[in-house]
Amino acid sequence: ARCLTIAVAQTGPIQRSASRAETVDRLVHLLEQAAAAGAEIAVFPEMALTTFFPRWRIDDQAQIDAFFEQSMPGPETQRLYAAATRLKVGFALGYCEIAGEDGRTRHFNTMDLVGPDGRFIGRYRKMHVPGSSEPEDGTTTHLERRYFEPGNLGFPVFDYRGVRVGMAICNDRRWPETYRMLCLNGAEVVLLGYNTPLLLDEAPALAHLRMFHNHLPMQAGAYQNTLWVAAAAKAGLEDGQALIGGSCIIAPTGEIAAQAMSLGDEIIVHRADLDLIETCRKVNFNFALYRRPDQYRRISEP
Ligand code: CDT
Repeated sequence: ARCLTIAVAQTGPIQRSASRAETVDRLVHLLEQAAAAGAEIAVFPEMALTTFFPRWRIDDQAQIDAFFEQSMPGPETQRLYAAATRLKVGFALGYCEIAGEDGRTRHFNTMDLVGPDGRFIGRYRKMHVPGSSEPEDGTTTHLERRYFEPGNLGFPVFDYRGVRVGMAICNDRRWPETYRMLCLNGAEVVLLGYNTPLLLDEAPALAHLRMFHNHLPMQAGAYQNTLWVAAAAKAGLEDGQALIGGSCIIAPTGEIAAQAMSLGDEIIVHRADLDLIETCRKVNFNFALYRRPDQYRRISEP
């Protein structure tokens, strides 16, 4: 069978007080564990180098920009790329990107795919940026729209050792369009990272469904698009805010093949059978034969 052994590298909290050097040490250690477990690729969380700072309103641009990477790799992240080369294990890494584009400075919530030779393969910028740009009364602050522009790179799919790999970031996983676009672009594997607060002030009665609503769309997305989905949480109590764990690897059947058990730094690994994609397409999802794109036009209208 055609296979890709995937590691999900969940991290525990990354406190604001942690230095980049400490954090990169943790990521290198996780990549070493992934390699020791036979993984060929690893996925790290969204914003894997910093605390999830959109929980705060920050006005000082220098303080904000301290959470962002000016270049990738940079002086502090270079060691992770060197580890990939040494271990021959590539990775997808979520981080905050500053880009000079269109003659101005732009901020994106980004994930880069890096090869087993430590070289950049491709980039994804989060499309579905949730929350608001100003605090809303009475709800848990989630100010991602204050700090990030929505992505502008589409839903690209890249070749990783002959496997077609796409990426998605946190809130993207709740939207069916994310998986369908990646599927139509030829993805076989979707690597995803997230930071999801446990408490839900907007609708406290739904709070007990937090983990269900984490897995439900990813399992449906995997099944309905015949994809492998590998999702890494940043989990645990981060700067006073509880983030859910539940990192997982999901098969094209919709089954959870592996799931993290802790809220800390943890590796889960699964040898993903890529031939299962074809089996699932035979059972129901022959997209070329059965899809009715001419009937779906409303989906791409505002
Ligand atoms: N990071 C991220 O996108 N988190 C969101 C929280 C939404 S609360 C407005 C999520 O979908 O998990």
